[in-house]
Amino acid sequence: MPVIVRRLIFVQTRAFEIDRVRHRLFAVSRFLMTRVDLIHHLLQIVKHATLVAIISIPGYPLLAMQQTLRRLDRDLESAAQTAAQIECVEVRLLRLPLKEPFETSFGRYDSRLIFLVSVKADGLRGWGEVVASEEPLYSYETVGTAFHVIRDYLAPAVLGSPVSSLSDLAGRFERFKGHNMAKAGLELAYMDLLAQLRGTSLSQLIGGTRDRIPVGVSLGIQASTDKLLQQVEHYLALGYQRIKLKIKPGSDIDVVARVRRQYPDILLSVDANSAYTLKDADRLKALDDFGLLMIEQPLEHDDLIDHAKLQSQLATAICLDESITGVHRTEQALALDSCRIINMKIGRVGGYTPALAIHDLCYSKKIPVWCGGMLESGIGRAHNIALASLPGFTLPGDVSASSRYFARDIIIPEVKVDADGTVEVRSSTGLGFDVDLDYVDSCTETLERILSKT
Ligand code: OSB
Ligand code: MG
Repeated sequence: MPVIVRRLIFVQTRAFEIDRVRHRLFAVSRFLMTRVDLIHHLLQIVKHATLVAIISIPGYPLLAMQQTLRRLDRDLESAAQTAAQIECVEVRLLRLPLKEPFETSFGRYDSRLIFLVSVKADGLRGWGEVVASEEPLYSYETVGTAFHVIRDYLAPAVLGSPVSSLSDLAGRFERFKGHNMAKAGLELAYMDLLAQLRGTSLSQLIGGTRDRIPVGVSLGIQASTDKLLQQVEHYLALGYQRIKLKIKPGSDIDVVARVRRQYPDILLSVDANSAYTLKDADRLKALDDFGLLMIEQPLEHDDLIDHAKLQSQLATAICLDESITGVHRTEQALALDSCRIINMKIGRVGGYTPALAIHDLCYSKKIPVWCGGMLESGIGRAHNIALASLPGFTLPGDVSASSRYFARDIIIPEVKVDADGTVEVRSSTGLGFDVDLDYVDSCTETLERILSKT
């Protein structure tokens, strides 16, 4: 083999190894960062080991011993400080008008009832968002069910005693079945708080590796294909890297054909939101002609088996959205070959804990992941941006600019998409954005504070 080729292979292998080592290190550091309780235990062990060592060294200077112990105590104290005694969980609802209605196969959003959760501890406040809709059309959860579950079960579970880590929080929620969006809303708020307590950005806290993320746009079903083509043109001109079209039976093949004819080279995908059944396999197979990046959730919202049957007949990759409700479901979907791409929504899977596990699983299996959207306000969007900074998010996400949805967002600055179709990952503490509390207050329709009973 020529020397140059050998060198090339060597360099590529090394690059690959370095990449894997880097990922391992990120995984370990993320584990430690989210396991503050573990750091605490480790420091305790170090303290005792040091004591034993010092005592067993004859003639060890007393002053040095005192200094060592004091330093260890300081470290222990600072580790303990990130245990958060949550004093109050606040839930609030506010309605933000959408700039234009958003239509999917299951229904239409004219405005968005935004559900914010915040937690307060040590004079700090962390923010999260529950992405459930008003009606159970995308999934069974609604604003109403999430309100009930947070108020009556999840908030009391975090208010009782200091939360020492993300895994501590996840453990407290584990016995409650389902209600992922409710769990995620509160967990997101805790993670913003934890990042602030630790003085890091959310992206840093979870081991994010990107400082910009590639983004696309999801376009609702339009009154006419001409109108849709205008929108495609508009968003491509703004730099968006991928166009996703919402489809349903009767508004699919012809629409996709026209968009593809007009734009032969763009990254194009479709999302059916469960509008088809296996009986429509031929119709869906016809979409193979258009070089789509993926077909998102064509079949039942909770199905894996029919999707596997369909995937075996399709050249185009299936991407699952609704069906991916947790780590176990993801393992099953991949084992069955129900999909080849994963849409990650932190609300749908139940928070950072499962989202990180799903990410790691897909990254190790080289399954592309991208960040989905639920027409979030800036707070949910800020969490999505942090999540999408992980290395396995290799496809453009549905993380569009604030101005794509709302005349005015509730965070400062608003989310902007650069001309290259990327969004900046914020490096300042916590969310990386300020919450425009005056504006939030002025829009709030319902507010409830849940306090500790003790
Ligand atoms: O299926 O991805 C979906 C919005 C609401 C509910 C479900 C979906 C969507 C979107 C919009 O596609 C994504 C976004 O821009 O937030
Ligand atoms: Mg979808």
